[in-house]
Amino acid sequence: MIRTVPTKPFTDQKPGTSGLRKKVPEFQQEHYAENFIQSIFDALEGFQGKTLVIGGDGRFYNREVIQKAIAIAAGNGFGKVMVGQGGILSTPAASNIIRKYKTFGGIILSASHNPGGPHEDFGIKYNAGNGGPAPEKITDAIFAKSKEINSFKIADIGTIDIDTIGTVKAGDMTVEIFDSVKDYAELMESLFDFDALKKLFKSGFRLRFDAMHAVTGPYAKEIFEHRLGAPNGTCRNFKPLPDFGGHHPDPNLVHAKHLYDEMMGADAPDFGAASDGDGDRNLIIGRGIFVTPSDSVAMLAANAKLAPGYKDGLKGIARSMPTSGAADRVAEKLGIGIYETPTGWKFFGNLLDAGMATICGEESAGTGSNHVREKDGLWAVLLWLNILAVRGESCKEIVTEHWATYGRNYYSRHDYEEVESDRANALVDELRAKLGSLPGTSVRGLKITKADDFAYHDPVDGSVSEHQGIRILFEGGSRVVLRLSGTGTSGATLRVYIERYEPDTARHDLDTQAALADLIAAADDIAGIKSHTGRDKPSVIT
Ligand code: G16
Repeated sequence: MIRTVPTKPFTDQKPGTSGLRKKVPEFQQEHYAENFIQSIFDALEGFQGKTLVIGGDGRFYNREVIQKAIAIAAGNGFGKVMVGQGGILSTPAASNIIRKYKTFGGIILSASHNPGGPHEDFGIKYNAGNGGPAPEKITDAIFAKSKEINSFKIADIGTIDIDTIGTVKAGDMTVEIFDSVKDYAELMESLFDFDALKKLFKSGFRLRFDAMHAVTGPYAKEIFEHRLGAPNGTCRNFKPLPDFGGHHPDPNLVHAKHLYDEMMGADAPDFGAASDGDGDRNLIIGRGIFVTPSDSVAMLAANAKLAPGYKDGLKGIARSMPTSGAADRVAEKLGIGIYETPTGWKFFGNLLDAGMATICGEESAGTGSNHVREKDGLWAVLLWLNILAVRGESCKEIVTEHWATYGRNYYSRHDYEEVESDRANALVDELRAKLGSLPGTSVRGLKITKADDFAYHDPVDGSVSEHQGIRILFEGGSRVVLRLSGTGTSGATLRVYIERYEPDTARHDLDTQAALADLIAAADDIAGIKSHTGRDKPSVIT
């Protein structure tokens, strides 16, 4: 039986950079999740009788919302839902399933790298039929629907067993519970030289992969240890836990410091990597060297041809605006297009669909390609491993050689977390107001050549996205970018991205913060970061 349940709108269901993210208690309010899921369906057309993919990163409240999503999908007339076993699906695996089985779209339950647990974060995002995050057109429509919703439709189907693989009927709808890992592992096998990787591990190569008790554990275990023969113990923290073991599943130098320390230690493995809550981000650390995400996308693009899936070369590279220009130099050398998009993977979708870009990357630890329409943590690790296997060099050798060829883009991101929203907005407003007066002036001896508020004109559909981050460009190719995060759940997070290009090989081994010190000071002089935020230093430096 399908029931139409009266409800009242919540006014705060605006999807951010990557879906709706809130604290669990907010999601637990009566009808909160139901309203948002119904608003997603209200914003879509033509799904009657079609298939919807449902899965999540296993965080606290995942299983409950999966049941709700199944029942509301049945109430709204979907013909079938495909649910990852146990409610588990990494974001890239979900993207793959949507594409492989040509489903209408998918609902992914995740708050990505944010912590999980009864008082931590939860999230719901919708991915369209191309497998990618819903474009702004759809997320705006979802928000509009959420403000006028007065009922949701739900089928009385009881609790579905999501742990047993197989197909069951739920009212008129079919529910298929499938192996969350198999299709994804097959996709990786089609892109990378698994024989070369097996040989690499056989030769004694040591990988350390930290799944941070998040969703990639089962995927990594299957691929590295079972299919590629890496020794048992290669994968750490591989059991997904609802609270990620009390940790913050964000693979950066703060939350994966133990991995960094191990990789810098005397008995470091050859290669270290980690992934985040929903498996789309990656952290890459070679023995004795951390690879910044911006460098990683450039280096992967420069060497991609070594992997079977990319042997014919790349069509183009796309990077988010705050990501460093390292990839631009690779694109120039390869003679292919380079595209600068706003932050958010959804902006890569059109470029990938149109065949204009093959590899995409973001400074926020996201790298991926046209194999799915999401960034993909394990994909990045496997491409690195494939390159290491073919070149027979260490990660450090590959990185230093890359810098010698292209120059080095010193790069760092300073985050000021949980700043009062009013204070953060005041900083941005004041800075915007003075952008026109900055070019031609000098700060700390650095001459500003350009200052603007980044607007993106999508070359495929002509849409325009404004206010995507403030850029201040200096003579010599240095740059400071400021923007407010779209993924936080309390207060505002100010991100300051600092970059300096250094062509001189003799100056490639400087300490990053020292190399950027004058720009960091200039950013504060220009934007009044300390006075506005009331902080004397960032909460996280990566
Ligand atoms: C999400 C998007 C990414 C984007 C990031 C930015 O990441 O999927 O494409 O780079 O947000 O976050 P912020 O707005 O906080 O800078 P994820 O991994 O959280 O889905």
